[in-house]
Amino acid sequence: MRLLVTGGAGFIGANFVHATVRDYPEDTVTVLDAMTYAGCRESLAVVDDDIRLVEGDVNDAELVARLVAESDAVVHFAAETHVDNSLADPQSSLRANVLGTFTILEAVRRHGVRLHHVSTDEVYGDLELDDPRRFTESTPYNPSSPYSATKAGSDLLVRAWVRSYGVQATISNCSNNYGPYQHVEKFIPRQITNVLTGRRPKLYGKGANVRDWIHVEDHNDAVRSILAKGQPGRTYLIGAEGERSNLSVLRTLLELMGRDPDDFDHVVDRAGHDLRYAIDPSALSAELGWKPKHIDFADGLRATIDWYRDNESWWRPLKDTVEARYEKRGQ
Ligand code: NAD
Ligand code: TDX
Repeated sequence: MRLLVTGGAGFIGANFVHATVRDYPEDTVTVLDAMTYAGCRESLAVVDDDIRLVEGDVNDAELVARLVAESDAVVHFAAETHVDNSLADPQSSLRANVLGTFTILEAVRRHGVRLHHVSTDEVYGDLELDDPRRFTESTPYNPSSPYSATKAGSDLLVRAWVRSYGVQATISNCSNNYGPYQHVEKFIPRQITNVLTGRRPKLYGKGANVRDWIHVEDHNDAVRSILAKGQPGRTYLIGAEGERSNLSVLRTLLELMGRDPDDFDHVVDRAGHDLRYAIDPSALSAELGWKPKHIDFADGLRATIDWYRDNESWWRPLKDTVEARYEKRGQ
């Protein structure tokens, strides 16, 4: 397959490109990435000779049309992805996530190219801690933040383009990813690199909020299964039964790093902070036979900590700027 991977210089996209080069050497990969603050050429250094990297915006309709016309399938990761940034600057999320997806949809419509749209469980809003239900394909959308509202908007555009124009597209909504190459603004890498730079980890509010963690390789395996075997028009939920409170993740991380598990600061909570996300992944397993491989969270976290320890040159240049921004917000 000739794959066009948007946002391939970001966290999940770069891991997807690594796995494609390793496991599907017959594929060709073109990455289209605007190289925002979240995009990083270094994340693709190990596959530099195996792929084509085009620096450009998914809103550049002419460029997108040209690249789509040369492809068999588009895997659309590109987005503004940080909830805290979307609260401070919602317009950037709207532009990248809604208008960017519109531009991709128009190009795949014109050229009859298969699309997989990568989305998030945050479109479903949040659950109470004791709610026995989890998110499924039929849970109504109820996004809380500018980020999740713009991702929800992008999903609805994809559904409309499938129905109205017969675009061959699938959607996946995945839970919180962790693993190598994640930006240090996000929860797990932020706390690991706080410890590694002699800062105290920062927990929003009481830390009772629950996220459903999945290793990035498992997410990308699922995306690959959907690309190969998914039914156009369908939405698939991806999760690995990994619900944990932020407090428990932080305490585990501190223990794995040889620190006192209470050695962190409680900081100002996020506005509108979603309480709990939980994915029911049974439809994906039953229909496509996908199963996560990284089922021991402590093992995955240990390997992630090791990766950040061994790759300081990748994250060190970003760290002070990110922490200065958080400090201004009291976080
Ligand atoms: P990321 O922020 O690490 O990477 C996003 C990438 O998109 C960056 O390389 C950035 O430069 C690029 N980009 C942003 N705007 C662009 C534009 N206008 N044109 C071209 N490129 C642009 O994000 P991530 O965590 O890798 O997330 C990738 C996708 O997965 C997103 O669509 C996100 O909503 C979704 N997702 C993420 C998670 C998670 O836990 N990180 C979970 C579920 C779904
Ligand atoms: O320093 C922190 N302290 C803290 O307690 C940070 C950065 C976060 N948190 C909390 C907020 C959340 O409850 O940790 C949790 C995880 O925070 P983020 O890493 O910002 O992730 P989240 O808001 O859950 O969204 C992530 O998962 C779904 C991704 O950023 C999204 O792109 C994805 O769609």
